[in-house]
Amino acid sequence: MSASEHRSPLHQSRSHESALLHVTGAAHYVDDLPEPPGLLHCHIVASDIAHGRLLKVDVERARQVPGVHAVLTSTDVPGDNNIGPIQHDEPLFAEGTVRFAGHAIALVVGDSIAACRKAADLVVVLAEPLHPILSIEEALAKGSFHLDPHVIARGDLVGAFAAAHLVVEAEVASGGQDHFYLETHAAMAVPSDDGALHIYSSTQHPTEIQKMAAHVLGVGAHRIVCSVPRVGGGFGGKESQASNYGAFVALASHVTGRPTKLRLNREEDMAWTGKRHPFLSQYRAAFDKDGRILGFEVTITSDGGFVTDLSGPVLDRALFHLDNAYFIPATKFLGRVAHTNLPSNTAFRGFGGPQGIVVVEDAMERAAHRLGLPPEELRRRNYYGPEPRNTAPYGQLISDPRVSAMHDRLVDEAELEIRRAEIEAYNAGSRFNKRGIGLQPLKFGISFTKSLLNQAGSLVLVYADGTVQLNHGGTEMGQGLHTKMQAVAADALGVGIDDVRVMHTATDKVPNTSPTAASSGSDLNGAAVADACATIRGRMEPIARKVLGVENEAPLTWVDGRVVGPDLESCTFAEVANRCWVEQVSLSSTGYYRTPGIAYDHAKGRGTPFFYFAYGVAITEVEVCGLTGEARMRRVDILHDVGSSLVPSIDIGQIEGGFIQGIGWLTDEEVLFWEDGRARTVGPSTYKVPSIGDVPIDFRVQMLDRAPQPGVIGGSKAVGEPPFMLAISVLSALKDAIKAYGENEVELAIPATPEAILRAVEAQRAE
Ligand code: MTE
Ligand code: LUZ
Ligand code: MOS
Repeated sequence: MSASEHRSPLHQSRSHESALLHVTGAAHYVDDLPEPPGLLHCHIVASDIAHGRLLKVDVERARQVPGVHAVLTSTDVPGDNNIGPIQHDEPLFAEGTVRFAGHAIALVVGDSIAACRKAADLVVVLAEPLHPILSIEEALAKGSFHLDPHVIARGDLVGAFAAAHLVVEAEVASGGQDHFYLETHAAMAVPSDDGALHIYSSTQHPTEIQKMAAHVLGVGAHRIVCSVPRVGGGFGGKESQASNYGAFVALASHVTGRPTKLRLNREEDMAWTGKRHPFLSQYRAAFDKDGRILGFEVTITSDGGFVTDLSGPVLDRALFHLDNAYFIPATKFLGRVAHTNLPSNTAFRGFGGPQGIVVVEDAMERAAHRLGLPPEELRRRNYYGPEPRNTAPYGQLISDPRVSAMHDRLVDEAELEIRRAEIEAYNAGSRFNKRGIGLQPLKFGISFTKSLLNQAGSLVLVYADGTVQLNHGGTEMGQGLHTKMQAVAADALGVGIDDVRVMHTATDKVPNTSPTAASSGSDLNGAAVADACATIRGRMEPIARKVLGVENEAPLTWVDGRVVGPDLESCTFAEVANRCWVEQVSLSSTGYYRTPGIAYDHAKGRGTPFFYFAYGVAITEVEVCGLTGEARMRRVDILHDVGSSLVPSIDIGQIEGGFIQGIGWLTDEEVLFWEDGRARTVGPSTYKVPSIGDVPIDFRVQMLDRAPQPGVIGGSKAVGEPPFMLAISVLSALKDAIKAYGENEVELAIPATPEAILRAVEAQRAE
């Protein structure tokens, strides 16, 4: 046989490793796991006021309800009643004050959910209401903030504004977004005979669950194992915020000695968990007469909610993306986090990036209107390019500015010019419906902005029959990470894809893991998996030579379950593995990776926070109905840079899915609260997420070819978050269409719901 008959599974399209289990419903999520005997259920009693002083919490009558085993409050926490991921400012149970409507006050543990609910009604909570801060505006007025401001500044801003031909000033508000993962938060704890706990959690961050459970119980991390079968969608919502539920079941099992489970229903999940951060930003932008941006002064404020959570790094990423793909010589970016009495906002796909990018795009749109240039032309004039237009405001070198070339290619392929003319003709003949087209470029920094998190581990076990169990630190939440890791291991060991089984993520297999977040799951874990496989293959090489009877120097090819020598002599991987066992050679190894060369100095606002950038361009055409404000995406063209895709079919899905989720944020989804701070959008009947009818009629997605990324596993690039921001092209297209109703500069709110579009259309007709 020849080696060329066999192919590595890397860079080949295939379906998700769990596709069959997903579509048949056989896949186990936490709540589907077989229930251990004696399992008790948990139910949270939460504050229904947004801010108040707790005067009395009386759980005595609740404890008497038949079937109830425990009713727990902050006084039952043996360790520290605190689960803040970075700032340690988040009480698990409210203590002294309640700080948002949904703040947990007590946890009922019982035989059934029904018994728990009955008991929950008997928990007496007396609180003296305090004034709640419920908006960024009010927090600004009262000086209510989390953390210190973060400033990134460079260049001569005063000079830039003095030299400006045009100065644009505006305010941009962007809204929250519920993660709306199909699986709500869930956790189950199972005690072992020595009282140690195994926690099954729907989390993106098993190590955090382990750490927080240990912290709340006051025990060592070695007393807790957290494992994750799979996550039914996370989108950032389970990066830090699964900790509460892991800690609750840990406490419940610790106190009762029984297995316990907690699963939020949709209403609880939507009311209590944090969302994408709404942002309120003010800016001043200086342009020259050709539309080149000279200076950009921006103040951004996010709504952090009642505790800090990940608001610091989210703010940082927003600041790091206020330039998007544009070279801006002089900048002053200042960011703050408002402290309000709302659920604590958290990671969400893009992690502040989208909120930063919409600000600079607003400036681009307004400048184009005022200078009478097509917005895509103005954008093109501002892209990063060769020196000296190749450094970001925080000092990082943009070594591969690809957006210009991608822009030109997509403008050509999507026939932007021809379609502009067609749209003009259509609009001239259509009174009520108008069409518009818009282009959105993207540069997105890849790496955790908290640099130390850029590390990963793996544990690879080869059995004597040649099959492989693969453990890595990442969690599978639908994004296809396990499918990619399976391909990486199969390629690195030279075995068939079906001989690699990816195990559930677990803290007793790979310790001290980072969250599966920042789109870095495959970069970091992929390199750690390849490292372990290389170690094992290195040990197997001499044995393979013995089996094949070839020279020490002779090159061997390991592919698809066979090892092939220089004269095409071959044997199976299984034969070599078995021989290793016989000859007492170890067939398992850990692997490790850390991203080299990144660092950021927060105080100076300078550094190289990103290992590289992902790029993309999208062109979207819409049609707006001027009578209802409804809009339809007629066609979307996307050219996105994923380097050399590890599994192309998976990446196409990520690009499409990310884009549609971005459309949801920008046009459909509106997180609302009542005037007293209680959540108002708590289910699909009050909160509109995109559905199949919102998918563009003509949706053309392609990946940049021949673009391998040096230093990243398989030459690939991270893909999970970046395409989300290409959806901003819909704002540009909507503004283009709305402009056709009149002459005015378009004022369009985010989200651009039908109501907002109608308001913008009517403002055009006004003068
Ligand atoms: N895709 C699916 N299907 N489900 C998800 O929860 N999360 C997104 C993205 N794509 C998500 C998803 C987010 S927020 C991130 S950071 C990345 O996947 C995380 O996975 P990765 O690092 O393996 O790409
Ligand atoms: N930085 C980042 C982070 O860029 N993305 C993340 O998800 C993240 N999470 C925690 C800390 N920093
Ligand atoms: Mo994604 S927001 O980094 O989990």
